[in-house]
Amino acid sequence: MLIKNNDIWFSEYYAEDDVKLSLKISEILHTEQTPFQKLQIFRNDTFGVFMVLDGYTQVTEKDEFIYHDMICHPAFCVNPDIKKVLIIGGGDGGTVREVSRYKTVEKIDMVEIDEAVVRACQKYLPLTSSVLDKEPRLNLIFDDGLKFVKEAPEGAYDLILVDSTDPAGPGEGLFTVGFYEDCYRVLSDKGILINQHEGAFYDSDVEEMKKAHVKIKKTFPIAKVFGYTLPTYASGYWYFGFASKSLDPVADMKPEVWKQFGLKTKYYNIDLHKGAFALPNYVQDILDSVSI
Ligand code: AG3
Repeated sequence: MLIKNNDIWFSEYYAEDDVKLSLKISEILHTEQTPFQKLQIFRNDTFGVFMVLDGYTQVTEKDEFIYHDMICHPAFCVNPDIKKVLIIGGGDGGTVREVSRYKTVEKIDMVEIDEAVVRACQKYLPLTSSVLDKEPRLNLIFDDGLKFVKEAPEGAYDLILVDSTDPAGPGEGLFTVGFYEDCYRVLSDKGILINQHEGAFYDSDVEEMKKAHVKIKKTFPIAKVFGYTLPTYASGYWYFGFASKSLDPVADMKPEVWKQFGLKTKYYNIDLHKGAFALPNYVQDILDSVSI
């Protein structure tokens, strides 16, 4: 439906619902209540096509490169030998797109709980999803990621990327100790877990960040957090967690090896990788405040 004359806006509410970010909708492309969540796809003239789940913006054509660069490339710079990758969630395909740029990766299993998200993105967001139809190393599974990891064999993956929604809704179980313990078990010795780690500015996001951090710290000897700017996420600054059994995300970087991949990235680079792990004091204080 093309919108003329009347202004229609999508707003994501923050804090006590007294702050919001609004994008003017130029076209409503898709709205659906799936068995798991409310799925909406709109167009905004500045941000392009964007997907919203349960009221929270997940991807926009304009800024998705930031998120997908940062969920993927730091891990490959720390362990360039990653061969087997598990992606949990990530229905828009952007994470698969970045992982599949590494020709050395042998297998990508992607476990998405909500097939409707994939199908809608295939129709309206080819920028992220077109890889899903053409990547021969991809095994696309529609299932509960929590259950999948529980049943996966020990040491089966070198990298797990948790490309999830926020902890309320279908993503909830992906923020539990049991899930992280299963991730630890299915990761190889040099295995890395990257997870969607929420924001640190608004109180409700801080609570979720703390809850995730304490559980990951309990499970992995190395548990760090790194930031990235994302204009359409609350406060514009958002985080991923980096957890591993043995590798430090900065001390164990292999920039010269990573450069050999010859990948052109729009956001990620080596200096930015180091800088992303340098956290503002208020964020470091939040992380330090959780005790295990
Ligand atoms: N998944 C991360 C969603 C976090 C958004 N949270 C929010 N806006 N409060 C994005 C999926 C990209 N592949």
